[in-house]
Amino acid sequence: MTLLTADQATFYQQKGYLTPIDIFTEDEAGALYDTFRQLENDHGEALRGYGRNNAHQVLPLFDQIAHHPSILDVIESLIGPNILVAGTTLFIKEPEQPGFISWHQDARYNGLKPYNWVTAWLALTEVTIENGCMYMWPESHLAGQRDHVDTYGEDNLLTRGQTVIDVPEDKVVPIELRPGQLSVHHPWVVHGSGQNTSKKRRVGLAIQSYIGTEVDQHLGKTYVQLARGRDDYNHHFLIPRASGVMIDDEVNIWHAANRELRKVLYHDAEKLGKY
Ligand SMILES: O=C(O)CCC(=O)C(=O)O
Repeated sequence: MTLLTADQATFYQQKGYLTPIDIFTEDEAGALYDTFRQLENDHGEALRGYGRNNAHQVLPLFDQIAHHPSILDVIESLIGPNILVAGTTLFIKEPEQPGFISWHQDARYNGLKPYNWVTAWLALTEVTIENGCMYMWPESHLAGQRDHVDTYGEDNLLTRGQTVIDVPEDKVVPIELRPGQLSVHHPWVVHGSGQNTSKKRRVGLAIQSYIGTEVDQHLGKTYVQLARGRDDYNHHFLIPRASGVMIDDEVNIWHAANRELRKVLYHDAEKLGKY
């Protein structure tokens, strides 16, 4: 077990995030990225739009990341031993493209309560300021939910372009990662990311989120997998792990899961976005 140290866990509780955490070596991360490129080549179309969500349900590559024991050790240090994978999102920024992610809190629209959950973000490529790394506003989680304005901006990679205004940009911290490194962040921490102004692609898998088994979904239905421990609550729709690449039955479940996810994320929204 490589649980977090007490200092690391305290940093997370106080600041609302923790980074960088070594999970894969650069060679291992390179191999993961090569597999990803192959999958993109074969199934790229399916991973676009809202297909960027929950690819771990149909692709063993992402299943193995989401259920990786070293990541789960980190998560166990933060939310305890009974852990569900409640979703993943592939965040890709192509070179010199305008896509960005506005300042937001993950807990604002995802319906998961209580807040014993955490988002983990694994870098599959190098992630730098130039290619659009995330930024965290330290301690912003301590004030709980903030107002968001739904902008539906064309280049905004969030569902509604939801945006927290008045973020003190002199206080935010860049989360640069080497391939194979992880960062984790709190449901209420305000974060976002800028455009990729570089010539290098930026690819990351966000596991959003790992939830304690007691956490319920208040806006709809969530499809989960048991990652560690036991689930005495059965709040969610339990699904099997991916047994192969794009297996028909699993693809059907994936589509159903993503339809339900959209209902949650766009609950009470004035219109639907791309994701
Ligand atoms: O990939 C990004 O830049 C942002 C991802 C994000 O907002 C998240 O993982 O919660």
